[in-house]
Amino acid sequence: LKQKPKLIWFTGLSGSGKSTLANAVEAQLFEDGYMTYLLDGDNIRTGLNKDLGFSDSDRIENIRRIAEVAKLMMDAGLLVVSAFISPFREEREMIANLVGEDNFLEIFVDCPIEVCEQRDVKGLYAKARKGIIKNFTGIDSPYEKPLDPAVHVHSDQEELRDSVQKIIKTISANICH
Ligand code: GGZ
Repeated sequence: LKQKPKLIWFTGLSGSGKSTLANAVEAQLFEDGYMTYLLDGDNIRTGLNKDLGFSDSDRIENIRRIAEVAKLMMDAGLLVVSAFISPFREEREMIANLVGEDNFLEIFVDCPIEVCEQRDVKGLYAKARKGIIKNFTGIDSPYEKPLDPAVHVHSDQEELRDSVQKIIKTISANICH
């Protein structure tokens, strides 16, 4: 196998563009011949973690299970790409420790909450403002920004393909034996 297992961990607010970017990065890596797997809300929160909500403790458990699953996939030799808000710094450090600091690439998808809220693709911010959804990240639940991410993307200022390029470049420098 020419690739080293890695965990490419996207973190950012709801609506910041994590999923879009993670999908594009995974597709590019796959096209480049790497064996990849994408973990996101669509395949985790509807299945393995469907018993979990959005309290602090449920988010922590969400991320813990995802990290363990990612570790198994890395044992199988995959490049794992994940897209979860993962709002707590301590949990993201836990993931790095679990899979090994050198195998963990943190990608911060930075976007001002005003922009996320304006996009409001799923109408969740509006519901959070009305109090229909409680514990919404950035409104009444915290988001702790990464202090030293491997890549810092400003999704409100950069073109998608430029951000993808930047991320792929950093990954490429890290994945081959
Ligand atoms: C944040 C919520 C909430 C609350 C539902 N807070 O934009 P989306 O819809 O598709 O992505 C969000 C997703 C966040 O799930 P994660 O597993 O990534 O979160 S965490 O890492 O914090 O466990 C959003 C939707 O779920 N969603 N309620 N209260 N996002």
